[in-house]
Amino acid sequence: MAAANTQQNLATTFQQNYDKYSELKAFDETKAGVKGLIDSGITKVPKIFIHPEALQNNPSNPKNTNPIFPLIDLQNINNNKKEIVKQIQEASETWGFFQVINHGIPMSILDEILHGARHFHEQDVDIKKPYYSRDVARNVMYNSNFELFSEKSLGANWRDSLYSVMAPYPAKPEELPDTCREIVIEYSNHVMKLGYTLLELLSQGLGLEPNHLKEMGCAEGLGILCNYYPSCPQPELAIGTSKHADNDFFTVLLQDDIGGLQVLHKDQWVDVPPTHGALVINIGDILQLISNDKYKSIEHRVLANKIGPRISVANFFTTGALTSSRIYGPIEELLSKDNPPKYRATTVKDFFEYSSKKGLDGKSNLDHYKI
Ligand SMILES: O=C(O)CCC(=O)C(=O)O
Repeated sequence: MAAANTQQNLATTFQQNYDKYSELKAFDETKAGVKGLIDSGITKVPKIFIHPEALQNNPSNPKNTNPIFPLIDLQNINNNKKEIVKQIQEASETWGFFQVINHGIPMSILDEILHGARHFHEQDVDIKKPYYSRDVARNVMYNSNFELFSEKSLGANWRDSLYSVMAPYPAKPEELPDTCREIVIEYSNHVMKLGYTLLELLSQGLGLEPNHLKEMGCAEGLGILCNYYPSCPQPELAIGTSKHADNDFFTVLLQDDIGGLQVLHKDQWVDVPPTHGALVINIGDILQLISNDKYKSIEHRVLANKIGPRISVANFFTTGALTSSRIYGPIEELLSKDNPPKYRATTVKDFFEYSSKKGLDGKSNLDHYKI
């Protein structure tokens, strides 16, 4: 009954454009994702995937052909801490993004998680169907487009995803698909360890004690998102992941060697070069908020591509329980008469609720919290 009402509401929402709603619904009901479209042999992108961002697509970075995307070597971190902190601080202030190498996660583990993610998505659809959901109360879910039915969505993204909660109350092993169960757990344990190292460096980059951000609970929660971007017959019409900034503290992303991830840097889309063995780190909205704009949460996107599938694995660091009433505002130690708070304080729960209600409309979540 509740579901019927929701569908009625959605139908009303789309009444001006009922075909769009019907097409979204028909696509969703296959539970086969974009991969299912490709398997069915389509040669044209269905209308629901035509995205204004792709249509306005400027060639990546036409003016500044070779900005150097920050690459930070974490080797000898203990002997070289001052220099590494400086590099992380500069990259977080100017790009909001950087890649790290020699981060301590073995190459074999990186290869295995990419393989595990691909394996999940390439299974028979009947095996994937039981995981198909958008119910945020679930620990594990697979779907195509979390925001598929959002009113503000400008078009569906050309990708399928498998999401799992890994901390502080991780999905039970038996809840995870067996094709990638062990590697999802093992990889997330490695990422959690790396996350605490990065938090120390990020804290020091703000001029705070190494444990400051850790003690604020900025790495207590972890989610993992295994993305699958099938090859796209008309990449000029569709977008892999539309422009957005992450609504977490920070993200650790592994991409395969296909490419397509771009970062908005000085009003230009800049490619994040796939670098075997490297991890991409980016600052999320809540870290920008608590650092009072010192660190930047930067918009990024993924282009659709004729070549595929492209696989990426994103780990999002959030606070402990998402229901926590812990308040996050600009860190007092960073404030002064010349640097008053730029944001009002909020809970992570409130921030998430606001950002998911707002949807991927191309606007910043942070504007809502600006003083
Ligand atoms: O696939 C990628 O490279 C980036 C994905 C992303 O930005 C996201 O899932 O939020």
